[in-house]
Amino acid sequence: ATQFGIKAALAQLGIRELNDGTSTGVNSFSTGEILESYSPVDGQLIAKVKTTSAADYEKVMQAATEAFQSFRLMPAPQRGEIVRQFGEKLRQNKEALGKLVSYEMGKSLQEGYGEVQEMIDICDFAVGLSRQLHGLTMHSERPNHRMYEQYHSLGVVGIISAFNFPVAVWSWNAALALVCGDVCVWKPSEKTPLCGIACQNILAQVLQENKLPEGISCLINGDYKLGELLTKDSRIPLISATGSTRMGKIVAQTVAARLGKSLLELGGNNAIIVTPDADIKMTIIGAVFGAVGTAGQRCTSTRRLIIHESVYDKVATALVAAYQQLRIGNPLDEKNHVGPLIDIDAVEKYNKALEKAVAQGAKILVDGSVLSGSGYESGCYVQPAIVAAENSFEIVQCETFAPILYLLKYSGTVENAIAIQNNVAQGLSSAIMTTNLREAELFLSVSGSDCGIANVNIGTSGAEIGGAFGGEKETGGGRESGSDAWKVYMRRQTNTINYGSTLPLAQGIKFDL
Ligand code: UN1
Repeated sequence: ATQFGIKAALAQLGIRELNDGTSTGVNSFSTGEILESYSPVDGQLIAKVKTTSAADYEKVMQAATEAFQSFRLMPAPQRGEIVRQFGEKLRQNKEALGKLVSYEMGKSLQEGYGEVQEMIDICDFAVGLSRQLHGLTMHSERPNHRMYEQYHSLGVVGIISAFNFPVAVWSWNAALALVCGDVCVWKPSEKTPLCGIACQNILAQVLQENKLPEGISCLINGDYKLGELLTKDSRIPLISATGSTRMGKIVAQTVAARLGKSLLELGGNNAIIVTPDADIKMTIIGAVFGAVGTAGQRCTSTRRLIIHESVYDKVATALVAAYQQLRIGNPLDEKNHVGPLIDIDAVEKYNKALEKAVAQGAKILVDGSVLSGSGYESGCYVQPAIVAAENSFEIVQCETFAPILYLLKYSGTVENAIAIQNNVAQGLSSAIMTTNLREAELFLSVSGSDCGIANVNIGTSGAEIGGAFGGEKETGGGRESGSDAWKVYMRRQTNTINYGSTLPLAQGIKFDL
């Protein structure tokens, strides 16, 4: 780690050996149990973090609710200025934060930087948005009446994020929430607590420089029990949660029980359809990056390739050849393509999935294995696998957060491929590789992909922040990031004003006194 400048990065980001939360104020001390963060890169202990106890949580919530009272009064473009400064600080810290993401989470350094770039991008987006939080005006059916809608700040937003995008997904939520005048309480994954502390330190600095209460952005560290405090807390009108479908179902029910709002971004089972008219070279690049990028641990990772029988052998052969070129190893070393899985648990799930696939009748094209020896001491490095399977196999229906790519064959028309693509419980991302206009448009039509994201001649992963991000069915239905995703962070109010001197009722109702 030293050779890749991790020590310097940690120092720059204010990560100490024993972290008691963050550098300043209410978030500065947590009194709960110690959480140790180990790197999947080399198995080393990076730092220890004190978790947030129930009593600490109460203090955080008090600070947050108090901060909201004043923050919501700040004009939105001024809140945008705070987010602009945050984006500037992220630019200054891009290298250090990207390295920490790579070291604590295990994704390649390029992807670590890419994740920080997503943060910078969403800040830029939110700054512009801070002058565009507008509703519509409508024509009233009554004379001398005006009708319009406006968006007001919502309150405390609870953010639960996953290990695989330990910084970007929080920032999608936080940047929008802040320009909307909300305050945030963030529980990062207990697998990547240091990324949380680093981000909190950066944002807390901006708040301090602007003499704003630090309760505007709060960090809490701990496991699912802490998450439960958030989801049950009726002081929190919106919970935004990213993670497994299993987790999302629990969050959704808990939040719904108190009629709160939830924004869910859960599992995917993303497929690329490869038609006879596909550009094979582009297909291979898109599929390989989609399947092995982030070691298959993106929500948008490509899990299934649905290939027409006429090009199946050609695609399979090219994929197997491409997989032979993959360099697996320390993600901080820029010559490597694939880093480790997040932990030993994930390695076990990967092994089990491959076993199940074989037991269910799949044929291995590129065998998976756990790598050992020099450089692989953490035990988290695995060989990305390619498996010929059927869509109906139970294991193909599940999202395994690992680099396992299932090849599925279809015959006949593209409708058959679309049916296979849609025949899973999840609905996040999807793609078609084709140069045929009819196939492409059908795929994007109402009878096409049922996913929240549908791409043509692009893989399933690597969405830009400008679009709304999220999916249907068991993916949870939430939309984050671009487009009008900001609306969920605000409360809408419809206003009707009568500037006349009589009081006509709507729908022509007569009520004479
Ligand atoms: C996630 O995996 O939770 O589209 C987010 C992508 C990234 C975001 C993924 N921009 O792959």
